[in-house]
This record gives sequence, structure tokens and C-alpha cells, in this order.
Amino acid sequence: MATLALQATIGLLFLLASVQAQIRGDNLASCSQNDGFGKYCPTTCGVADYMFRYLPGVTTDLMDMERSLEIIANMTTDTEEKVVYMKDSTTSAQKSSQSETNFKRSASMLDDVLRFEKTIFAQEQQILELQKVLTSNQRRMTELDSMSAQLKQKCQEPCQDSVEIQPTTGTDCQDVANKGATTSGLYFVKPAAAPEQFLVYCEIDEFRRGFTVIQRRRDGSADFNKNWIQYKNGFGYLSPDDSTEFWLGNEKIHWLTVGKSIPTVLRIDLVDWQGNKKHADYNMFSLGPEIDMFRLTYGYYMGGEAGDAFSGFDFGDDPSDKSYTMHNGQQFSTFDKDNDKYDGNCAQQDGSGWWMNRCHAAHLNGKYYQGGTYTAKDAGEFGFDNGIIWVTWHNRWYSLKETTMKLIPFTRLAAEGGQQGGMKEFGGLGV
Ligand SMILES: [Ca+2]
Repeated sequence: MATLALQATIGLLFLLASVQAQIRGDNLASCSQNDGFGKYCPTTCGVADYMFRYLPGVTTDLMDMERSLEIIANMTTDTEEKVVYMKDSTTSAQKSSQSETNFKRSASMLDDVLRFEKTIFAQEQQILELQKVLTSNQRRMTELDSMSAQLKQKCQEPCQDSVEIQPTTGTDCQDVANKGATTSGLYFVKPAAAPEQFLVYCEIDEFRRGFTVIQRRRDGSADFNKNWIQYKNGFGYLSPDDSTEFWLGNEKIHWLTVGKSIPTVLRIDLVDWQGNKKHADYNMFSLGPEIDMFRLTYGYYMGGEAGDAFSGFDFGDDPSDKSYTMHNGQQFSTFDKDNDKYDGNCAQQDGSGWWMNRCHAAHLNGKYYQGGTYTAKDAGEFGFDNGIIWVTWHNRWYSLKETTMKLIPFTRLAAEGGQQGGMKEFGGLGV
């Protein structure tokens, strides 16, 4: 195709050069002698003949050339399209270089996925544990529901007092024993002075002696740091088996000791932390009415191994120690009602209600100290001796383990065999 186009072009150039030479008159004389074309000097007619003879071929050649150009143009278009394609491929290739980053990202995501999977696994384990707890709780709930149903059933039954109260009644525990009661336990008594009956713990021994218990310490379970009203009415718990601590109440003690034809004896039983037991007896014991601040009076100390702490004690601190610490004739004091003979407030300082003087040699409502011995530091804010004290047996920095204060008619105390305030231990603590 390219060769054909080239021959046609050369032919055309040769023709144009001949025409231009004739127009300029070059070799005109010599050419006039030859008419035929192909001779040395062609004529105008020869040129025209030549032109007419070759024109169709040239036209054909030109048309061929046009077609060739079209083909080349088409080829160019193809090439351009190929370039575009290659550019696209390059772009695509460039894009494919980003895929490395994407791969890294994918790897990172895979790590994340693995991590998430681990987390999910751990959480599944936790869920399993929680499900176990839930099951356990559901089981407990079921049990509680069952118990609740049982309790509801029980609550629908008529209420019965589970504490056993003995049927015999009297003016005091000796009266109850005189009526035939032989068992220690809870009884209702109504002294002549009392407006109504009240519950007491009666300690009835083998001699049919009936002690009316007005105070009990045994384990520190009851708080004895109470106010005036509480000491008046009593506090703590009465129990049929003598297992609890209590203060019967100043008003009841007053009723139990006032207007008696037979004098009342106050027996004090004490136990120390070594298990030793000692007692002290006071005859003609009575408590005044509230208007006289439940004043303590007794006729005399009858005896007992524990000694007469109620009559005061000479601590050696001051010549007046004994008179300052005697309790006979003292009014009752609580932290909210100071009836003591001290500038300060003995009941507040020592955390008890008692027949405070200035302040005490006996202190059976004091603070309960495990083990007995204690110090001023143990005593807290005020630092005074505030334990359960009976100084004629143990010193004031020794707190007793158990105490019992109980009442019995003077005539019955001798039932043990004629010894009044003697050395023989009797009655006991019922423990
Ligand atoms: Ca005072």
C-alpha cells in the first residue's frame, strides 16, 4: 500500500516539473521539433494527453491514499484506545499496589477478628458462669419460696408464747415456792404494793427456798449503760433457763421490798474468771420509792466470803475513801439523773445506773470486761474504774464474770441449816 502511494507521488512530481519548464520557455526551440511525448521536449498537447491518460490512475491512487490514511487513522484510534487501555491498566496496576496496604489492613483486621473471637470466647465463659450462678440463685429462690410458704402456713396457726411460764403465782418467789413450786423458772408475782403482777425469774432450790432475782450478769450480752426510765422499768431479757442478763427494774424492786412483815435479805452471788464463787448478804434491804430516787437502805451486813463492799472501802487514796464509797443510804443515779455525792456525774463516767456515792466500792452494773483485769485505758473516755466491781474480793481493776442479786425473806435464809451469812455455799447460781 505504501509503495503504490509512493510511485504515484513520484509520477505526479515529475509531471509538475515538466509543465513548469515549458511555462518558463526552457529548451523551447529544441522541443518544437518533436511532437510525440516521450521525446526530449514534450508539447503542451502531449502533456494534456499524458495528463488524461494518467488521471484515472492518479485519482485511483489518491483514493487509495485516502483509504490508507483512513486505515492509519483507524489504527491510530486503535492505538489511542490501546494507550488508554494501558493507562487504565497502569492505574489498575497502581491501584493494585494499594492492595498491599489493603492486605496489611486485612491482616490487621484478621488480628482484630481473632482478638474479638478470644473476647467472645471469654465472654461466653463468663456467661456460662453467670448462668451457673443464676441457676444456683433460682434454686435458692425456690427454697426460700418453700420456706416462705411454710412460714405463712405457720403464721396462720394460732400464736402461742414459746416461753414457758410457770402457772403458780404469789407475792414473790418464796410465796410461789411455799405454794408448792419446785422448779426454777419464770413466774408472775404481785407484791402487795404493786398495782399489777409482773414476770420474774425465781430460783427455787432443794430447800424449797424461793429467791426473787433482781439482777443478772453472765456474759455481757445486755448493755447496762441505760437511762433513768430504763432502770426504773427494767431491761434485758428474762429467760426460763436463767441464760440471759437483765435488770428487773427499780420500781419492781421497790414493790418487792416495801411494807414487808418479814425483813428482806439481799443476797449477792459473785463468780470470778477463775470460776470461784463468793457471796454477800444484807438484811433489811429495801429500795425507796421513785420520789426518793430509789434510795438503797439495809440494816446490816450479814456476812459472806465476798466481804462487805456495800459499806465502802479504804482505797488508801484519801482518809474519807470509805465514807465516800459506801452505798447504804445512797439514791440511785443514771447518766441522765445525777443523785451522787460527787461534783461530777459518776453514772455517766462509769456507764451504769447504781447507788452512786463518790463514786463506789461495789459496782455490779458496770461495764462487762472479758477476762477480768482491765486498765484505765480500757475504761475509755473517763478512765475511771468502771467494771463489775466488788472491791472486798477483787480490786477495782478486776471485773467479775457473773453476778446475781436476789431477794429472799430473812426467815427462809436459815433453811440451809441455821447458818446465816456463814461460809457454806448454797443456792448457787443455777449454772
Ligand atoms: Ca454529781
